[in-house]
Amino acid sequence: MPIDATLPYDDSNIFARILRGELPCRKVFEDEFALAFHDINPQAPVHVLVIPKGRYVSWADFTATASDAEIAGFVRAIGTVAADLGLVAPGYRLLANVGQHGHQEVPHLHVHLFGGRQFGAMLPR
Ligand code: DGP
Repeated sequence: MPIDATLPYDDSNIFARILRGELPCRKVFEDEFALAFHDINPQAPVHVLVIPKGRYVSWADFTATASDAEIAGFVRAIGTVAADLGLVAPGYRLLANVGQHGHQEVPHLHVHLFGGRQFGAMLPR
């Protein structure tokens, strides 16, 4: 079920639990600002989730309240992970689902990084 991305941050969400080390993940990158790990239900040969370490539900929340360092750190992490996974030359796709229309299921801001195949046109019509 998609979530309401205007709700306050819920510390029991699955990514919060991964960040606290309460649940395992297949980590690909971590620094002060971000964590990246393989999606549990991959939809491409490479399907990695990149999340900021802070308590943010949506892009509106993140961009309104995160520090410049957090925003830079998160965006930089996405680029670093794509490069580390060898995806810059072949290309890749980034996707962020937000709220009901975006079909966001986990209420902690995240970006999907897909790679390893041709993704074709942007959205189904
Ligand atoms: P969405 O909120 O719709 O953008 O997608 C959430 C993604 O999170 C979905 O592709 C599956 C993934 N996911 C959900 N639970 C877990 C988990 O416990 N571990 C990992 N690695 N991924 C998860």
